[in-house]
Amino acid sequence: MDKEKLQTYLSEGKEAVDRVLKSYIPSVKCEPSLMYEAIRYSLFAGGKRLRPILCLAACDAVGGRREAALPFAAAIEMIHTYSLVHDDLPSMDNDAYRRGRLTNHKVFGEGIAILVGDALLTSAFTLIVEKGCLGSVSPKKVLAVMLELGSSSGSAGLVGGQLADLQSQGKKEMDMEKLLYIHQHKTGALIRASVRIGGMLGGAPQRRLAQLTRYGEKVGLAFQIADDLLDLEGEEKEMGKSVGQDQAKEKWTYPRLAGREQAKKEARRLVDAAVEEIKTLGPEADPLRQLANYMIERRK
Ligand code: GRG
Repeated sequence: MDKEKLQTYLSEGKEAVDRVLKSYIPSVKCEPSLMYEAIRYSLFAGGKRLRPILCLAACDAVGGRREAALPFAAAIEMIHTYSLVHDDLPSMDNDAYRRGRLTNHKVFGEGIAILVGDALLTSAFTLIVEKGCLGSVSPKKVLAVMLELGSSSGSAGLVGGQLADLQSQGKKEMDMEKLLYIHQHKTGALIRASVRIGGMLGGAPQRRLAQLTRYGEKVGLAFQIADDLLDLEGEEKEMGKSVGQDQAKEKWTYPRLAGREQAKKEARRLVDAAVEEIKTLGPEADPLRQLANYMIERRK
């Protein structure tokens, strides 16, 4: 798969996920209208949809039916968007720009932004219950996926990582073990879960799922290191958010702890190791291989 084909794969995946999201989130003509306006503002603001695309690619890689995985992929994106809306709040990261526009609380106010996050998180699970069983997915598998998604998003995953990140702010010291804990939970957990969920829905046997899990862990970490590097070297216009924020807020990042060059080397090493984990999969796993590279080569 060359770069052009990957771009097509990414845009087709994004379109498919957006179709599900657009049909599931009520229009602004429905009540409470302000709620749907605020949800749609952040959900359809131009996110890359990397997590749902990873989910679909993992399903493709093990020969599953991507149609069946689509509602789950969309649910993952809803959880990701909720986490961004909450992360931008003044009590968290206090950011003014996200996805190329003002953050949710800047437009709608803090209270509504909190509710947008709450609604996206809860609706992710109602979407799975309402749409997940429509295809060939058994109720037992739907429950297993809900457990995976809930545990990776909660205090043992995303939320726990965010807590550790909040606690680390302003601290004079940091070690690699603590930093990796933050990255593996705040960013890595949902990425790992996205890949695993795609594999589970695609019917991957345990051995395959273990390979996909290790792929997801490595790619998740590489993604975060690349994100830290983009904050140092990226273009504000392309990224749709303010850059240089980590330094301004004295955040602990991989490049700050290990140096920029070492961070680049580590991101590359992780991507190569992730691809190695899935080497026994056939050409159906090519998008997954290309996506691993895209994680660190992207410019936004
Ligand atoms: C508030 C519970 C809670 C968690 C927040 C997601 C998160 C945890 C923090 C976001 C801070 C941040 C910039 C983390 C780096 C990794 C990351 C999640 C980047 C944004 O993801 P992309 O690049 O964004 O996939 P798009 O907009 O393309 O979806």
